Amino acid sequence: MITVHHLNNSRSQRILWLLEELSLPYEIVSHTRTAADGLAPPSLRAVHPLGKAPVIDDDGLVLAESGAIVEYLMARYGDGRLSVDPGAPEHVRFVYWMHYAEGSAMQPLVLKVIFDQIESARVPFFVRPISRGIGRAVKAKLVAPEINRHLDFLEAELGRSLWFAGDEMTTADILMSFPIQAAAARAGLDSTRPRLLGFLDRIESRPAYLRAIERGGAYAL
Ligand SMILES: N[C@@H](CCC(=O)N[C@@H](CS)C(=O)NCC(=O)O)C(=O)O
Repeated sequence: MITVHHLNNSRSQRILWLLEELSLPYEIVSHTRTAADGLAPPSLRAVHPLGKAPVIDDDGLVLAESGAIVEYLMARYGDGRLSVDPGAPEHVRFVYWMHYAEGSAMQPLVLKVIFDQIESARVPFFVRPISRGIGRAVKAKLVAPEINRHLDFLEAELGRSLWFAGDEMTTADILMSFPIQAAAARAGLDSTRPRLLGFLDRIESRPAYLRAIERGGAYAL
C-alpha cells in the first residue's frame, strides 16, 4: 500500500492528485505546518532526514522529492498513462518540464518567500530599515525580473499546445501546477497572462484534482 506523507498547503498535494488520476489506492499520513514559522513539524523528519514534503512509503520503500516520486509511481503503476512515449516528438518537452518545475521554476519563487520574510522580519528597530531595504531591493532588482521572465516564458509555451507537453495532460503538468499556483498566490501572476490562468482553471476543475483536495484537506498557498 502506498502511504503519502502529506503536509498541508504544500507540494505533496500534487502526489495525492496524481494518485487520484491513476485511481490507485493510498493512505495519507497528515503533517501540519507549525504555527510559529509555517515550516514542517518534526514528525516529517522522522520519516525522511530532510523533513520536507512530499515523502511516500510504498511497502517499505521510502522516497522523497516530487519529481522522483512521480517518476517512480509512473514507472511502477502508470501503464503509459499521463506520459509521452519516448519515440514521440513531444517526449523531449515532457522531460524538460518534468525537470524544470523543481529545477528552475521554484527557485525565484522560493527566493521571493525568503526576501518577503527578510523585509517583514521582527528585528530591533535600529536594524529594521536595513532589513526592510535589503528585502525590497533584492526583490525589485533580482527576484521580480526573474519571476517575470519565467512567467513570460511559460505563457508563451502554453501558446504552442494546450498542455506543457502537447495536447494531452501529462505528469509534467502535474509537476508544473505548484509553481504556477504559487506564482498566482504570491508572485503577481494575474489576468495579463491568460493562458496560465486558463491552465489553473483546467487543472483545478478536474475530478481527480478535486478528490485529492477532499482527501488531503483544504489547500491554499
Ligand atoms: N524539491 C523538493 C522540495 C520539497 C519542499 O521544500 N517541500 C516543502 C513543502 S512545499 C516543505 O516541506 N516545506 C516545509 C519545510 O521546509 O519545513 C520536492 O519537490 O519534493
